[in-house]
Amino acid sequence: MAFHSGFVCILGRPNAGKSTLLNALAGQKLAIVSPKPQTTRNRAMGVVNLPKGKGNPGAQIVLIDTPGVHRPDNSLGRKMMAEVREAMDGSDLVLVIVDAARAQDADADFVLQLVKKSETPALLLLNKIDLLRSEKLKLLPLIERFSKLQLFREIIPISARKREGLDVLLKKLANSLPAGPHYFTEEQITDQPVRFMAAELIREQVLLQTAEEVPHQTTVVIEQFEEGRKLVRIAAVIYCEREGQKRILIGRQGQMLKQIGTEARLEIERMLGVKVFLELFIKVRANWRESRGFVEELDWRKQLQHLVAARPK
Ligand SMILES: Nc1nc2c(ncn2[C@@H]2O[C@H](COP(=O)(O)OP(=O)(O)O)[C@@H](O)[C@H]2O)c(=O)[nH]1
Ligand SMILES: [Mg+2]
Repeated sequence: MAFHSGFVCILGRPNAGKSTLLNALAGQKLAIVSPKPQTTRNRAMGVVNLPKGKGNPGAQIVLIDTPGVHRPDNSLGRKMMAEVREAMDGSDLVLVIVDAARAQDADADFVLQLVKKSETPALLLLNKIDLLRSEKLKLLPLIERFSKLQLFREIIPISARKREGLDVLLKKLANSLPAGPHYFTEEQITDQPVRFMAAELIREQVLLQTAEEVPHQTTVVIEQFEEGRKLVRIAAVIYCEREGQKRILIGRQGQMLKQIGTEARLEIERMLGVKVFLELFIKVRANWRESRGFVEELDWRKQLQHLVAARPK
């Protein structure tokens, strides 16, 4: 039997648990997670290597986390949906994930339309079954309803947060992928540069610690990232849209900014395994989400191009 490999795109509504699943399968925090919808803005990759075993040739599963599928109403939203389509186009398999605890509403419809239009085979994950604990029976009608659509090769109940059903899932993924090469070395677990992941970890703290429109109208750009052997120096700008948001982000006597900085620094230190010196600045940029140019510049792929171009030859 041959080694199996391929690209698997994780697709679903905001908050279904896509990033939680990516992290759980990759065994590391590659994507930030928060209870707020539209946490993920760019697609990101996580590589899972399944070792060779008895009667099992091993597999490499390249997972692609995507922003939640939604109807965009600004440049940021349109960019996020373009990220979703690009991830789907290049995939061997689509993994649709729905929140089983709230799948009653027509929530998944928009996602189902995308799957219907695509030629790529799809599996369905009913996530958050830990929330259905006392009402297991509720799963059966859900499974029935989704199987009637005849869109999915398999329907698998899981809990991404409690890591339930993930072994079954990995096995099915390996079997569903074609015979193929190692696309990545065993050490490479993501395509995201640490510089960008650091920005995400700062944004995660903004998401977790602020409320209402502030998290959605905020973005983070790394201005300086200097890797020393014992210390990494990072300077980052948190952009928001209004003066009032800036005041919230700074907080009384700078308390909020201090807390965001401390928590983010600890997370970045955990990721890098070295001490970090983190400096945060806050800038107001009115309507940045409406600016196509600015939104494009936020994409780490774009930032990487500039960094490479600016490198002394
Ligand atoms: N109870 C429960 N919560 C989950 C599960 N998976 C994800 N969540 C939570 O759902 C929220 C959204 O998760 P996230 O991964 O950011 O969703 P995404 O927008 O689809 O990427 C977070 O608060 C997660 O902790 C699960 O299996 N069970
Ligand atoms: Mg996400």
